[in-house]
Amino acid sequence: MRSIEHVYINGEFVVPKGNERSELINPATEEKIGDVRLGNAEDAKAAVEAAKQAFPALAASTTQERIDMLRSLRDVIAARPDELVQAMTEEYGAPAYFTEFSVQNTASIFDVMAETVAAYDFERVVGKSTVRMLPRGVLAAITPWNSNFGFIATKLAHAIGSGSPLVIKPAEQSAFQTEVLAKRLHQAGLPAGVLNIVNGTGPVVGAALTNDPDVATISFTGSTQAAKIIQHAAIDGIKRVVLELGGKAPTIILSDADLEEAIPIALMSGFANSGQACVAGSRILAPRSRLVEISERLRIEAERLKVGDPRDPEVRIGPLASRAQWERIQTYIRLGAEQGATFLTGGTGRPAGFEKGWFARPTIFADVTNDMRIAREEIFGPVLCLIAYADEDEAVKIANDSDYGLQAYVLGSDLHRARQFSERLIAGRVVVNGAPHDPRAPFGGFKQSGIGREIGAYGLDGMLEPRAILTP
Ligand code: TXE
Repeated sequence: MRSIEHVYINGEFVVPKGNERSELINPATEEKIGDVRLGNAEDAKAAVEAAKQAFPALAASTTQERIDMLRSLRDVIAARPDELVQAMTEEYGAPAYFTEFSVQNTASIFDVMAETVAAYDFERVVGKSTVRMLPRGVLAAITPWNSNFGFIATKLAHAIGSGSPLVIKPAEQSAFQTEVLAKRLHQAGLPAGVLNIVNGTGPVVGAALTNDPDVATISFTGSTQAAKIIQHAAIDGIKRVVLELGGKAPTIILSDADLEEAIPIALMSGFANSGQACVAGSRILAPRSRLVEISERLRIEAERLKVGDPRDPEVRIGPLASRAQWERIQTYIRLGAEQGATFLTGGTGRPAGFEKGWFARPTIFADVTNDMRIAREEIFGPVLCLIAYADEDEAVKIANDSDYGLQAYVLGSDLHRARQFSERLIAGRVVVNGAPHDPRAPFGGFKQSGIGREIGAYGLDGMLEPRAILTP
């Protein structure tokens, strides 16, 4: 049992004014493993005030000083990855293969931002004017429980790169990871007030931040529902928002795909982090001419994926993060069957042999049409929909017929054809043939998947405001 008692404000770990507590449960065992003392609106205000005081000096920092800060943040993250991996596994059951990748990626986020800052044109000449890209002011960031520390690191990298002090409200379910990360980041020796972290709930600390007149920019990752509330607050305060929201990514298997290669990629895209990922490829689009073969291979390969203890490196699917997530997934599985989809594999309940833990059966629905709720709504669990298409035009139509537009996957043997097909998709990122994660590519979505982009120069643009000086 571990109790998290502090928030991080103005370079110090302090006891928050709020005194409500929230429980932390290990989803693989359903045992209580700790709790966290939550901050309140006063704590949010104190953090914004600290950030506001830190703003002038940070805004005046040189490119080299920002690069140095980013490099020291990278070093403290890369130093001992095991602690972060353990916290993430314990508190939300992410499989070890996924957490290890997340920690490596987290360290590289700071390197990539350092490179970006080095190459970024903070000062430009336009006509006879000099344009300087200036930080907008205090940045408030709100992050969700899935890949929590990766999101915190991404927001922090943008803050330092742009010269904007940061107040973070992480998901209250991720307090262990947040604490491990905060202690590490503290060791990097950033000036006081540049980074502040306040645990708390969305309606209390989150709302206090989004409504604070001293917050200039809000960077949010989470559900589309919460984003709508946040955007309303931003309208009143004329704040800029960067929103990274849900997805319903299509994985399009082209008719020339080599199924030996394509099927494992399709499954890992769909079941990444046990399906609890905004980029999960949750709709698999298959050519009708090869539907039988694809269905059979999907079933066989899916049934081979190891479900179980997230600490086991062989495990590909761990428990869902919480009882609420597990129940939500069960509701969608029942709904799919009620609406006429059939089970290629999986179903409701726990997998055979599991009596405890929020484990769901990896499920693939066949006979899905794109108008069913399971094909339209973000399920956020190991539940995939197989949808047949007649030709490429129909595949494009189905892929783009979604309220979301975050990520898409294309699988085909002819790379030129796969790239041409990709040009027709409405998605912030299209991943062809399982291309590895590129930490430099912009990330964000079309439609209800969000507003703006993160990562690299596109991410930095969203944190900056141009000032033009016109001379005669
Ligand atoms: O998300 P929320 P939840 C989706 C996914 C999941 C569902 C619910 O489908 O099943 O959302 O998850 C804070 N003002 N995604 O409830 O509520 C909240 O405290 C300010 C997809 O966890 O969006 C947390 O820190 N902040 C998504 C953060 O918002 C508020 C990742 C995210 O919580 C707030 C997460 C408010 N009024 C969930 N209300 C993805 N696409 O990656 C909540 N928050």
